[in-house]
Amino acid sequence: MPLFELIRDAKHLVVFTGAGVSAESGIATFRDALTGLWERYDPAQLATAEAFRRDPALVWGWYESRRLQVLKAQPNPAHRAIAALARQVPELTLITQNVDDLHERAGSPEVIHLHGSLHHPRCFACNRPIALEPTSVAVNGPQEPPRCQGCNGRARPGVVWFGEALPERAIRTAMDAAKRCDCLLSIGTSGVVMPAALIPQVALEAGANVIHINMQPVECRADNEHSLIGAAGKLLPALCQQAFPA
Ligand code: BV8
Ligand code: ZN
Repeated sequence: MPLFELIRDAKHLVVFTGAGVSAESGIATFRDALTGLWERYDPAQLATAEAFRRDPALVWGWYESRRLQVLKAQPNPAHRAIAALARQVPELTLITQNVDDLHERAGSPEVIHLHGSLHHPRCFACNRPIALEPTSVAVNGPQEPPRCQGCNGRARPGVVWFGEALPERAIRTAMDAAKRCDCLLSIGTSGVVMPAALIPQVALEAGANVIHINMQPVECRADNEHSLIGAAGKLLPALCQQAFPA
């Protein structure tokens, strides 16, 4: 059966995205996000609470440089095709590992952020949300994080660091949807980071069709698992056009 028919006939479609879906918007994928000052760091070392404790300005500066990159970026055709799908299939659950807001800005009504967001920092000491001053000044180096009005603690990025638990509701809703769906699109993820990377597996074992869209081939272990090789911004709109001709 042609893959676009799996999307066309899906009663409940799960779309699961990684950094590859934002690559064509110019957002570096996680492992490429370390450029300039940060290029000598391993992201998995920098994206941790102890790196922040050790050097808050270095870590806060890295996230601010990424946040400003996102502010300047636009959603790409992949984000827009996903937003359109929500209006064409009976039920769609969008789950992202990304910390940008490009799905929201493309018009996706509900986005499950498994790893938090760059746009919602909070106090490292008391967890209060901390509002960010609007700024367009590019950040290319360490920057002291703002202080919490309530306890004067430092602001930390609103993301899930390595070694931190994922938001309980987000992971539970995501796993539920993976168990219930009849088709799951896994777009632009290397499937390394746990427990997010289990989601396509859960769908596959529950009998759903899983379609991977990635620049690299993804190893398929079952006949209901498929790998499409190419850029999300090209492949996804084409698939959706075949499934739901305008
Ligand atoms: C937890 C937010 C427990 C931060 C992120 C062994 C040793 C040490 C740790 C572990 C271990 N095994 C498991 C762990 C735990 C660890 C983990 O999985 N480590 C990995 C490295 C093995 N996981 C955790 O720590 C998680 N928490 O387990 O907690 C716990 C439980 C209870 C109580 C306390 C603790 C938390 C993990 C969350 C980490 N935070 N992001 C930030 O952004 O800075 S993860 C981050 O990296 C991203 O969110 C994403 O999920 C992941 C991968 O990022 P990328 O590589 O950039 O993106 P992606 O993988 O999506 O790759 C890009 C893909 O796109 C590529 O395949 C490429 O081919 C493709 N592509 C590129 N361009 C395109 C494209 N495809 C299509 N079109 C294109 N144009
Ligand atoms: Zn505080």
